[in-house]
Amino acid sequence: MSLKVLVIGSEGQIGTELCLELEKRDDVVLYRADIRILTNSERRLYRLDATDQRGIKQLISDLQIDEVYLMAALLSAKGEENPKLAWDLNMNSLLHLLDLAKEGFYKKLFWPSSIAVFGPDSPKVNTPQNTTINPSTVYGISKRSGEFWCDYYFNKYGVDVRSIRYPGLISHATEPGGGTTDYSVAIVKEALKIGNYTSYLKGDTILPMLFMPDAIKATLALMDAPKDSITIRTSYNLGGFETSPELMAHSIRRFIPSFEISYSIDFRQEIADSWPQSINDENAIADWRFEVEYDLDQTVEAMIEALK
Ligand code: AKB
Repeated sequence: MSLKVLVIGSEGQIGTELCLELEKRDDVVLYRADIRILTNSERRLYRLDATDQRGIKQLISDLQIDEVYLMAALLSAKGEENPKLAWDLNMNSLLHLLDLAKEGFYKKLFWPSSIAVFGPDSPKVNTPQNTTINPSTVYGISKRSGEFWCDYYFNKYGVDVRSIRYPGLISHATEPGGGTTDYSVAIVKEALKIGNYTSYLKGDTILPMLFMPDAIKATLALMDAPKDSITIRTSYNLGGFETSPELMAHSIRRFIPSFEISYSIDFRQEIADSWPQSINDENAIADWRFEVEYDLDQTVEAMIEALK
């Protein structure tokens, strides 16, 4: 029997590559929804605003959807520029989808959280799943609140909602959408295009990152895992590798020896300084066998290969 899967935010940085993987599955009928596309029901494409509650309910019920991936979000940097919109988009879309699952409109939900839930009081290195968590950005506040709502709907109503705290994600298919970690994509693109990059984060700012194929593999492993192996219903910590603008520049120079990096620090430095440098993801490893394939050098090599 085939599984009807709806990806909301299908044209975004994660949505694009998630759809490519879901499309490969014989048992999946994939429906894409995004504010950036036009409806073409023959191609199973739907124009949808993630804050349009009536539109979402209609689509899920008309298409008889089984699983939803809610990937639409306003990220950390854009969120600081527009806090109310970040809260509205990130929170209300989740609450609405949790309600629809509770009411039986579909069966399973994936919702992305982020390392942005951690704040300046959290341990910086090997940050544990459960620790002091006081986020300092509106994006982090919305993700932490959302995690509690997921846990609440699971415990109270049995809603099968699953979530990952993504680190910075590096990818080439689609631009990232206004995050603090976006430099890690831009630095490779600019290196190839003009041979230099001006970083808005200091050279030694270490953050956890993951190459997109690993992030998608993790997402699908979590969604495929048997229900009783999921021990965390807030959101799973996920690491990857640690990097910084300097370390990325070093890795890029293996291919472009003349690459130069300069610095013009902006408000994103304060956000980055409040986040962990590395993540303890032992629960993801134990519960659904998360495994990282790409380290920094392999990621940079794959990015350069794909972009050139
Ligand atoms: C951001 O930088 O805002 C995102 C994230 C870490 O969730 N990439």
